[in-house]
Amino acid sequence: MTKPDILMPAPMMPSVVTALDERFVLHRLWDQPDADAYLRTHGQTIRGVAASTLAGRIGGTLFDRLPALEIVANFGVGYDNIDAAEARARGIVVTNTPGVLDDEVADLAVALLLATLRRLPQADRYVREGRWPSGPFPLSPTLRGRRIGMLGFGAIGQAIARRLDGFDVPIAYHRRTRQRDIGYDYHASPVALAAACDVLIAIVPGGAATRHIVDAEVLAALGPQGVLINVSRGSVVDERAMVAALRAGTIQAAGLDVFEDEPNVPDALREMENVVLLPHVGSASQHTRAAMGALVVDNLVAWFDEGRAITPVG
Ligand code: NAP
Ligand code: 8YV
Repeated sequence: MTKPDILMPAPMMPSVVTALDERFVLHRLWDQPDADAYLRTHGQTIRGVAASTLAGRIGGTLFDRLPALEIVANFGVGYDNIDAAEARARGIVVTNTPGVLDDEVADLAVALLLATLRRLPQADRYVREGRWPSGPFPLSPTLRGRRIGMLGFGAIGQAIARRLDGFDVPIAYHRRTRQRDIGYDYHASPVALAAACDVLIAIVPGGAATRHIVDAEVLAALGPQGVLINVSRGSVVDERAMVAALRAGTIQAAGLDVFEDEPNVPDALREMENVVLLPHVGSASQHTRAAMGALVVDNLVAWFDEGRAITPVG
């Protein structure tokens, strides 16, 4: 039987490349000196795409060049890098990697929250720079007495809340659909949630519906003792408004795993002492990335062997 042709627009982890090489004819687009010419020659035969955020936007422009495309398997639970509506309109299945990364990302969110409040990277720098002998590190803000607001309360948001339950802090949430009887207070808008908490943790999908839902108004509502943690997508936060709020003391601090123009982080943020900045590492352990990679491969194999995807999106 002929092996289906799969396009990989950007490099993925070796375990994924090896597994796809065994089962499919894998087209490594990033390895081609002329990607356009390569797609002109091979685009007609491509039936699957192995996608990631490194691959840029996967949408109509690429779909036009892949007339036989059946499935886009995304490496990541968030799939705002893919035009899913356009894919659906063309009968192309999109899959993502839910479930296998919830705990890892939730662990990271809690670590980032504590690192931001207790200023752990700054304290580490203090030791490394030999400043300790000149005096103790300044006292930090605390998690004690704070109210947590979850902006987004899906799989990862709820995993974060379960962890924070152990820290004895009250937790409230906002999402579009209220959940009854779950033991957490609900707020009907991001600004109402921000006004009712001291720590706002963003964990909603990216895309047009959530673009800049954390804006100047939400930051003002969070207030001068407020801390923003963003582990969702950079697009969710108005970065300029956030920089202005951090500068002006409208909010106290921010812990950020994601940015509007990754991998570029504004100098203004890199120069600030009241932020902790991570290079989008929410799921980035060897264990969890291997599980995500395996699910990308399994989705493609299931589709071409059995005609069904394991984790198709909505
Ligand atoms: P999920 O289970 O689909 O949950 C998404 C939550 O966001 C739901 O509670 C949803 O509730 C809410 N939501 C969606 N649109 C909204 C809107 N317009 N306004 C308010 N709330 C909205 O997704 P998940 O697995 O928890 O992942 C969430 C996101 O985290 C991903 O899409 C991805 O962007 C990001 N993520 C980041 C990393 C990282 O490395 N930093 C890792 C994994 C995931 P309603 O539908 O009721 O509104
Ligand atoms: C990945 C993520 O880092 O799953 C997501 O939505 O943001 C992360 O787990 C990213 O998708 C890697 O491309």
